[in-house]
Amino acid sequence: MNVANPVILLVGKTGSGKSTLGNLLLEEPHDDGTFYVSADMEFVTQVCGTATITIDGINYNIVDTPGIFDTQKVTDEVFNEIARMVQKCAYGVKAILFVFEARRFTDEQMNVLEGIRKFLGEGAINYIIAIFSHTTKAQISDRNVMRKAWNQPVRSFINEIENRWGISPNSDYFPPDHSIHKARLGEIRAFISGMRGVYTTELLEKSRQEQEKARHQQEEEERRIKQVYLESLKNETRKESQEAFKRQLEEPNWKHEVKPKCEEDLRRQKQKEAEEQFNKSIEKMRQEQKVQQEQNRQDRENAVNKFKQMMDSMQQNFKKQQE
Ligand SMILES: Nc1nc2c(ncn2[C@@H]2O[C@H](COP(=O)(O)OP(=O)(O)OP(=O)(O)O)[C@@H](O)[C@H]2O)c(=O)[nH]1
Ligand SMILES: [Mg+2]
Repeated sequence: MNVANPVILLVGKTGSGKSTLGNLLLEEPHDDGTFYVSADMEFVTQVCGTATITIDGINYNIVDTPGIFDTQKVTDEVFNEIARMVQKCAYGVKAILFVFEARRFTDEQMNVLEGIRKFLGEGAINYIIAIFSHTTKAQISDRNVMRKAWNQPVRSFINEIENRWGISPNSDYFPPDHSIHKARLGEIRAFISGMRGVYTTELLEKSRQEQEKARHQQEEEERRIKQVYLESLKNETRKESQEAFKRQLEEPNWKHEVKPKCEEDLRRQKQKEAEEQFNKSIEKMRQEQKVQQEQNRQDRENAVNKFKQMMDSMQQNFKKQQE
């Protein structure tokens, strides 16, 4: 790899067809060229492949990047790898071929785009050429058929990159010597050659510095939050130990003054309750006695009355007999 050559980057989701397109541009068999093509996701490598390609008499380093997954960790690793590769080539990036499956424009693809923007900087968008892969035969034959298949997000994305788009030809539909195959690759090459200037490593460096700054700020913020948390934890612990200490200080007071007083109060309370109970039962007995006495008095009175009545009636009978 000659570091004086500008770079053509192949980026996109895993399995989108970056290596296949790279091989086709190198005019090598699509599945048996410089760049490794595999249908098996398990053998995906995490390093960039490079080759020299000549377009319109100018040499470029074409860099095949590992697939960009949707998980943050892998994405960062991949982007770091891309950055290392790009930085080696002092001249800068001529074009970024963003390969994506024509069938759908998914959130993952949006993430790849977002990643390119974030990592290579907002300016990188000016160097993107969208390449549709996994297309139908009709779409390869006619760009208009391809264009009609776009949904709204694709349309606005293509608009954003100022209509730089191409189609990766499929050798199964049109072999490399077919005019349609050549036409599709020719368009991609023309877009690359026609690109104004290069995306320089200074721009990349600036973007990297911005990234670094943002990361630094985030770390700083996290550190500050941690500090506040630790401080509050310390305060909490201090407060707790102060309270425990205070309790300890009060302990003798509790043993020698409060506890005996409480016990005495309790004893008095119990005694009072017992007395009250006793008084209540005495009162009850008195009441019962009174009721009983009253009853006896009435019984007695009744008996006397009855006796009187009896005597009266005996006297009257006696009187009647004498008369
Ligand atoms: N039908 C069709 N298949 C394709 C096309 N491009 C690639 N493939 C197939 O898709 C599979 C993956 O292609 P690759 O070129 O290895 O994809 P890649 O983007 O380099 O994948 P990673 O390196 O794993 O990120 C292979 O089986 C290819 O033959 C295309 O345009 N049409
Ligand atoms: Mg590949």
